[in-house]
Amino acid sequence: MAGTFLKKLKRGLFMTHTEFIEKVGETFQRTGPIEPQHVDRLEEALIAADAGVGLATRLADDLRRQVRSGAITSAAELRPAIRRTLVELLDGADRGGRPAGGRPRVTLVVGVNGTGKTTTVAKIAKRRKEAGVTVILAAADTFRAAAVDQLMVWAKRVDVPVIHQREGADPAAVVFDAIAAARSRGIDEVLVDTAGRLHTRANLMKELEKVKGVAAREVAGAPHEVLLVLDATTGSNGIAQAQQFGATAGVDGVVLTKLDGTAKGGVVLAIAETLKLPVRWVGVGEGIDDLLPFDREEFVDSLLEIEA
Ligand SMILES: Nc1nc2c(ncn2[C@@H]2O[C@H](COP(=O)(O)OP(=O)(O)O)[C@@H](O)[C@H]2O)c(=O)[nH]1
Ligand SMILES: [Mg+2]
Repeated sequence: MAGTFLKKLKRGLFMTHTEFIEKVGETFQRTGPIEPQHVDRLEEALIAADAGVGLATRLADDLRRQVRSGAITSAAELRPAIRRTLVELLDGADRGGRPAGGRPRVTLVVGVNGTGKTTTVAKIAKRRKEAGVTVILAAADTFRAAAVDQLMVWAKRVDVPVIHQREGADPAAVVFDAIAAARSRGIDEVLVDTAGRLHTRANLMKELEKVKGVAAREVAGAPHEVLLVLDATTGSNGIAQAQQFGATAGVDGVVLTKLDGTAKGGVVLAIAETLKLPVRWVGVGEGIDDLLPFDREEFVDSLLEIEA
């Protein structure tokens, strides 16, 4: 099982890894001494992977200092130093989960249109089901009828129930119904698919607040988790988008989708650095099984590892 995860993660990170190693492979495999200018390559590679200029510069400055002082003298010492710094950065963005709270557990999935919210809800539902957790989906993107239909198609495929109302219905009412249904059927968790677009951004934020309010009123500690979905192919623009989306305040973690279609996987690092949020899941394809729980060390290793 762990082998499959790693294979999928590597496939998802293929473009990022390839571009990255193209730039730093030579440095990593150097047999001679490491000079400060060898770190420049790493800095460029991080920027190219959309890890963010600030982070790349900070990390490179620190490494150059260590090279100059003689703390790092060879490639064999350079790679573990980078690895440690990146893992530490990712660890630092994780404040851990919230306290358990009442039942059913309510998970809210938010984000800009087209980032992959609906697909992610379906993928998480499948994961939960496999783990023996019962779920119900709430079709709270009532802005377009097609959005509800899309969720229903996925729900049927995963074989989980979905609560929906007519197009234009109040999303908070859908969530209220879903919580009531979960309660009466003894279901563990409500997964809420939300809209990414409304007539105005202010309307969208107001709607999300109302959904949160209803959840909080109905279940202690709800929503237990708010996941912000970001599209990796948009790279650092996705970070700006997340800030603009304005939802980062109440967000607990990020789902980074479409890692399979981009060399911008370094955005995982920018998310930790800029948004100070942990990545919880990564999407590595359009299929129902193409969602992986994010493992910081595996990610860093997949990025830095040189194939023998
Ligand atoms: N390649 C790839 N495509 C994805 C991934 N996640 C979602 N998508 C695709 O992105 C598109 C938008 O997804 P959707 O769930 O409808 O986004 P929403 O508007 O946020 O609900 C769909 O074509 C999905 O198949 C992923 O991890 N990898
Ligand atoms: Mg959707």
